[in-house]
Amino acid sequence: MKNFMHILFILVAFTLSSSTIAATSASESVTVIDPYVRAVPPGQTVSAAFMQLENTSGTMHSIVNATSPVSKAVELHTHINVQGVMKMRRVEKMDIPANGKTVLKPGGLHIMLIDLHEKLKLDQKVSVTLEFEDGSRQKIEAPVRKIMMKGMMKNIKH
Ligand SMILES: [Cu+2]
Repeated sequence: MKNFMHILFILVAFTLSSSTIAATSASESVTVIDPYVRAVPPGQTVSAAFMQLENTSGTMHSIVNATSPVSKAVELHTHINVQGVMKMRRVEKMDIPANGKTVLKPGGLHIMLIDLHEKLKLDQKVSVTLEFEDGSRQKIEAPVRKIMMKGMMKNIKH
């Protein structure tokens, strides 16, 4: 009986540890640091969310979609330089390398908020839900901030 209990204990311990490893989702592995949303002038119907994404796991993870209650559509975007003009392009996903970091910032990767339902107020918390490649989700609260672009805005076209 003692031996049986011992084997049972090992089996249970093994099952628990292996299921713990399998249960580490992308959203648990990725930490969102310093998220914010760009303040936009009245009448502008688009904005963007920026943040740093830190992957603490040994596996690459990706954001494949995002949603937010503040806008009709949310798209994953990047900027590319076409003959000196910065243009936005939709991307399928944003990769966060194993044990690495991906930075979403003005002029680079961003989460585009399209057709805003409401006027964004400074310091207002905008909730954005990130969806990862394994279907796991992470909801973040990003405050609205003013961003200085050093004359870049006028060069940005869709
Ligand atoms: Cu964009």
